[in-house]
Amino acid sequence: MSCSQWTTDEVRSLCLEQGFARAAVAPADPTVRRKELEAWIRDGHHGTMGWMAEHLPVRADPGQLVDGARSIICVLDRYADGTPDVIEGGWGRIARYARGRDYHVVMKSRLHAVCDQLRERAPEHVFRACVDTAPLLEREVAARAGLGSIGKHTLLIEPGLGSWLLIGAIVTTLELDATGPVDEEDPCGTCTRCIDACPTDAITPWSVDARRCISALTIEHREPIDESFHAAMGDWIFGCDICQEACPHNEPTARTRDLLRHESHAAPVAPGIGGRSDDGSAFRLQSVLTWDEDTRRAAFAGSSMKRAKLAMMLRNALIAAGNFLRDHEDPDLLGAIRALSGDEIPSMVRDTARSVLVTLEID
Ligand code: B12
Ligand code: SF4
Ligand code: SF4
Repeated sequence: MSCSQWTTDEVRSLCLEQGFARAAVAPADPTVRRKELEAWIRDGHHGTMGWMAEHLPVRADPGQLVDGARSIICVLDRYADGTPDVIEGGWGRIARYARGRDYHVVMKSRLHAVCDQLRERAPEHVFRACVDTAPLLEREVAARAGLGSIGKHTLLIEPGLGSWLLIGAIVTTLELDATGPVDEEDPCGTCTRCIDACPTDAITPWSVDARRCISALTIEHREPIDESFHAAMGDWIFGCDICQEACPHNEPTARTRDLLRHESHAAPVAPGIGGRSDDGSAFRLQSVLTWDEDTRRAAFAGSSMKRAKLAMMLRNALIAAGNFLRDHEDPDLLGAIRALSGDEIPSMVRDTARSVLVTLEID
């Protein structure tokens, strides 16, 4: 079929009508960084995310994800404006991307709406919507489409928008004119702010060691967190934004505050439930430490936070509570930690509680 069924401009318009901040098209070519991808896995930098080591040839080549793929339509949602958080002591912080409605669901349903429209004029073509979970190097594809460039912290930075962006893609057999740059821009120059700010030294330029990254430790890692990371985790109980907060491309200005943020990211999910703050940025640690499965479900309904199981949230909140109690007195919070250290408590939670108590008594 001819490539004129849809033009790139028409496809971009369809995406923008769905409220995406940016849309562009990349060719569905194999990665130019296969060696780096393979080395990251070989060196174990994916940590306990075993799924990252699976389907490596597919991740390296979108043509294996969708047979006969020619183009990748790439979109961005802007989820935050980087306004500094004001988190009270005794509260556990949530990364900004996870404060609104589950982006996997919200972005995918809007991408599916685009796919449906595209199929009307190109019914013989394949359109596969991907948000995060498909084996696709989304940041590289977005950069190749011209939507920005990758910083030393490995995230996509759009000049003017910064990196508070989520990426979605439609891999398709439709041939569209690519919009991307000839040469990759370096957004960093001599800057090393994200590397210096990372509290666990997880970043080397253009690579993140997930075994050390607070985001992976709190959201992906289903085992006890090594004590050597506890202090560095500070008040983060789900994800981490420190490398992005440090980045000069994300400095909030009057202009960036007014830029498009999709409504699904603007309002917090379930404020007040399970001890959540009204602005959705944090949970009261005392509350989290008394959660049961029903409370977790209610607090995470419609949110991407449901990836963290109850035991993981208790573990994360225990570590944050221990960090708070290093410098503050709070007998109720200490009591909540003690209550989770009994023999009857499941091992990951109990062992974390005991290790936090030992640290507090030693300090
Ligand atoms: C696994 C994963 C993680 C892991 C590993 C992170 C990582 N850096 O790979 C963990 C759990 C740690 C994580 C954390 C976060 N993640 Co994440 N994650 C992913 C996922 C599912 C796969 C990423 C991947 O393929 N990693 C593999 C490694 C090898 O990738 P890489 O290191 O970038 O490898 C490339 C570089 O090495 C590069 N390279 C090597 N040398 C050089 C040199 C130069 C000059 C350049 C430019 C590149 C380069 O080539 C390699 C191949 O492309 C993607 C979704 C997706 N399907 O793409 C989301 C994704 C990357 N995550 C996202 C987000 C939002 C986050 C967090 C901000 C969440 C949070 N606040 O807690 C943090 C940020 C931490 C960080 N600094 O990376 C967004 C990023 C959006 C953006 N603006 O870029 C994505 C794209 C999800 C989405 N759909 O929007 N994530
Ligand atoms: S998300 Fe946090 S821990 Fe992970 S690389 Fe960035 S600053 Fe480091
Ligand atoms: S903080 Fe500096 S080095 Fe890190 S991504 Fe931003 S510009 Fe690049």
